[in-house]
Amino acid sequence: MPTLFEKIIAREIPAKIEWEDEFCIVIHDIQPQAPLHLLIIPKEPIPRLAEAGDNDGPQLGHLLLIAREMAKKFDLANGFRVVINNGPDGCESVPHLHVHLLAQRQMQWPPG
Ligand code: DGP
Repeated sequence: MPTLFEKIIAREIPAKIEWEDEFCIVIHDIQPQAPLHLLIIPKEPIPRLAEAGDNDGPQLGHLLLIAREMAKKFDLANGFRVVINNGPDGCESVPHLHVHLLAQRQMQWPPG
């Protein structure tokens, strides 16, 4: 069964796409938790970080470099937050690894 994000990548489900390359897609979250809330999603459907393989380092690194590019694109000089939810305690709801980029408001720490 394809994941929700695979369906978005295949254009079977619409999404507001901000970026796409060979390895990932960046979309706006449908339930934004900040004025800017992007999801940086690898095209390979790794279920979650805990299940990433030893060979996945380059593509995991790529997701962070794209987060950096999005920070430049949206002029986030004042800061931003990057989050990966993993498993039930981490509040992961879509079993396809993704990086949240949240910005344009003051974040709190510790997170909820
Ligand atoms: P997580 O809870 O970390 O697995 O994050 C999943 C995110 O995906 C959550 O913030 C809501 C978002 N989301 C769920 N369904 C859709 C959808 O159909 N479209 C978009 N753009 N985002 C979605």
